[in-house]
Amino acid sequence: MPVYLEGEEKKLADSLIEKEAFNRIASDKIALDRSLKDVRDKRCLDVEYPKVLPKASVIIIFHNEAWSPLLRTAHSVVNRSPPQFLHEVILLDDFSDKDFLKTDLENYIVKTWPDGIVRLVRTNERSGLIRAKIAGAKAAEGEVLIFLDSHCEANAGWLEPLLNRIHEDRTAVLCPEIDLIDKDTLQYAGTGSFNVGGFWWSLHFSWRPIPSHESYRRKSKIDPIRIEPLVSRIAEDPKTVLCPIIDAIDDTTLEYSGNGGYQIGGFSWSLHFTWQDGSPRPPHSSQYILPIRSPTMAGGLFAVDRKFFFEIGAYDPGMDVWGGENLELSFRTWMCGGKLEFIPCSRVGHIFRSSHPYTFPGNKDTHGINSMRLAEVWMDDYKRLFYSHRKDLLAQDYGDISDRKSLRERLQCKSFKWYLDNVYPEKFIPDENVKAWGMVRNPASGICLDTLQKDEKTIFDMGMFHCQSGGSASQVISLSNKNQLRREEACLDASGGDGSHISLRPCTESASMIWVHFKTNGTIVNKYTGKCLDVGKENSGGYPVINECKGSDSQKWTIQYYINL
Ligand code: UD2
Ligand code: MN
Repeated sequence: MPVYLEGEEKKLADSLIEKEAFNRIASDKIALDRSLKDVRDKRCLDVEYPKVLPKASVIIIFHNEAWSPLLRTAHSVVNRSPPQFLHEVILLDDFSDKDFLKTDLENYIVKTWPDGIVRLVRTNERSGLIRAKIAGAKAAEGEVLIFLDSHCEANAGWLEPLLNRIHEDRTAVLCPEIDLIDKDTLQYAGTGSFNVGGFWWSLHFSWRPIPSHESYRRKSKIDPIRIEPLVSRIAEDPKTVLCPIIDAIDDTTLEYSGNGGYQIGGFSWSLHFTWQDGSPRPPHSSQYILPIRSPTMAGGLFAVDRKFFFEIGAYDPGMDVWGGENLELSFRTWMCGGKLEFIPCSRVGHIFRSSHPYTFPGNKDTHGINSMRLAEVWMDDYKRLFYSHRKDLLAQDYGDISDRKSLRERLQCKSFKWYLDNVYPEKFIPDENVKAWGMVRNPASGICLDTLQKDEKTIFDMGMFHCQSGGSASQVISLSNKNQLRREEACLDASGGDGSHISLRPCTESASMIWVHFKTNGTIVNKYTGKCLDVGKENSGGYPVINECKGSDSQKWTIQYYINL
């Protein structure tokens, strides 16, 4: 439940929030072993797992973590993991300097877990989270490694589905569904995202909806058959009475429609039979509980076979402090013979904090430099798309990557193009399979369309700025094969009257997002409104508009590179 503070306590909490990046006072008021609502889909409760599964080492890495979230993470793991499947919990201290994380923590662990199930391992210098995870993996002895951030709560039944899937397939790298723990109230909201991971070409992680090809795959015949044939089911359990799924045969056309309801039977109190939806359903009948393949992972919470983790190269030890290792592991897993899946019945909460409550030694942009290392090793030619966003990095020294390159060689990993084609086919590539791309320029004024650096996760009006001859990522726009003028995720959308702005919003099939570019006269005509893209008045505040097409210079555009137009 949420914690709401008042009076002095609230003042104290507010004064700490900037430093801690979450509400530590609220967290301190909650039991370290609080109970959580079981937020799993009911169908997860019916799944039966084998009695023998590989054992897990759970590795919780931390640097100067606050007391209550750290220990609540450890308690949640010990309390919600069947002891026969938990080899150990390793608290991996990445050289914290807070006093209470020294003898107080040691004493607490010995007193609380005298059986030694929880143990403390410390690095002897500040390693950053990537090298800290490697150190944790090296110290671990269980067959499966499960990494967690130090402000998580494992929920009911979280462990078995992870171990079971790795038992089935040792090359699967698995993420639980991450539930939100509110950073202000500490409420465990249980709103698992049920999204998959993607990335921006700037190499930031993104969440995205499960793509249709994956939804289709999970329903298709190549998945394990979850609805067992009748005979074998009765052989398994002679006391079951089984019904097939009843398909409709149309009474006039005799068409066999095949749209079985996949519903279960109920009854009304008037004692009529009724069809009803879903839960609870018999074991394994649900697509819901099947693993969801994902192109990438957020990074913090995942399970992997220990030997497989080292076989595919653990992590890049040349990466510092924070950032980039999650995409590196994601690309590498897929490209080098593994797979990355989200497991819907495994639920773990995480406090998403507003900033990093720790220092970045050397004050470096570690995400940027770590991303360079991963782009150089894993992305082949596609690294151009990363650098188009990060020209500032080109002069930076990213260190020695020869070990990682020979790892890729040794494992005979597939190309990044293979990854894009097979794992992430819906990823938009701004300069491939498009009609044209680059700066969209109005020659008469020397002005180009420009996002003006707005956050592309929001909806905003398309801007304009003087064309940047050196190239600026905010001026790169593609004319897609579907005739959309677009960025990575967002499309130019026009639906208003003369003189109205053009918004950038998530691409759909809408006609208001379709633009026909006539190279001969330079016009770009919106399909829905029939109007032309226009620079508008010189002083229109830096925003292009749509106007009745009149052949004026303000409606003439060129696109920097024409590929297929
Ligand atoms: C996300 C991941 C995180 C990591 C990161 C990218 C989730 C929920 N979290 O960031 O695990 O993949 O993206 O690098 O997906 N820490 C150290 N040493 C350091 C710095 C941090 O041990 O020098 C610990 C820290 O105490 C925490 C963990 O590393 O337990 C992750 O740090 P974070 O929580 O600040 O990262 P987050 O969740 O923003
Ligand atoms: Mn975290």
